[in-house]
Amino acid sequence: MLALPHVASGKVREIYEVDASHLLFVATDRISAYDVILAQPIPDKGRVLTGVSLHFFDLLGTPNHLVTTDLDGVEELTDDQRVYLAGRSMVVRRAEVIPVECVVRGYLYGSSWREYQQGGGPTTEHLPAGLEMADRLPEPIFTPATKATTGHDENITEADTRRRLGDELFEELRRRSLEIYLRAAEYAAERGVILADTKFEFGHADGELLLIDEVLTPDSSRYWPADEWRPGQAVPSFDKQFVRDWLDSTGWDHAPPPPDLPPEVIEGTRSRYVEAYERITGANFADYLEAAGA
Ligand code: PZK
Repeated sequence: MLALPHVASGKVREIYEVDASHLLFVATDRISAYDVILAQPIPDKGRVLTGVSLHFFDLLGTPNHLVTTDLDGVEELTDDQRVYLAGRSMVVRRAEVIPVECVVRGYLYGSSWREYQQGGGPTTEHLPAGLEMADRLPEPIFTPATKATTGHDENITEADTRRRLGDELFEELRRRSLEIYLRAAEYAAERGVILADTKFEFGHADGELLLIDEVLTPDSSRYWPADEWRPGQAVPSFDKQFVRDWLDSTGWDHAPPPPDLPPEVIEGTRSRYVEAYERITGANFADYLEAAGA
């Protein structure tokens, strides 16, 4: 535990307060599968996710919350904590979080496919008939969701989102989200990776609308190897399929506690995260670690 005041815990992330206007955003090595946090961490998973976020903050150039990854100005940390945090943390601008998850979908999958199959729902309002599971959509769609108290995001209609945010903010978030998705999807496609969908969060700081949170990571996005995409069929997830397949092989019913991961499954999962980093960013992960001092 850090000496900094703790602000929030996510399933696999933590936020601490640096000062009145800055937060320390930390990606842990925890992993969830079937909505359960597994007992064993995946070494460097938090660094992979942070590396992907930093790659896209840099590439996109869209106004965002990143201030620095240099922790020298954060006085309260011990040497051990600096070692742990290297490569997995960012000092960010504290923002007023907009309480809507800005989801963009380029392909029909997950909760949107379930709604579509069941005759429609908030995410399918702007879709034509006759689509199959995992189909590419005619154009990317903005399908906002809210954090429900169940922990599961709840898809909301355009009309509901407009009521919550006002038309002006709705349209700005839709424009920004679609623009970012298109840019990232184009980048991924050049590397043989499909960005099926992704989720953004935004916040206001000093009157500016900032992209916040992690961005375009394997945890906030669905990335598919392009050569494994077959419309009409389930597509294996880049990073998590390996650990899901092993969990399935144990006959686990998805109720806690999950089975302990054997060392070879931990190591295999780590390899897939590292491979995802390298495929998505086009950079070498060992170089990322070295540059981060990790
Ligand atoms: C903020 N979250 C979600 C993420 C958690 C919770 N720049 C910011 N300013 C103010 N608040 C947030 C951010 C960001 N990012 C994000 N909650 C608050 C979240 C990670 C771990 F526990």
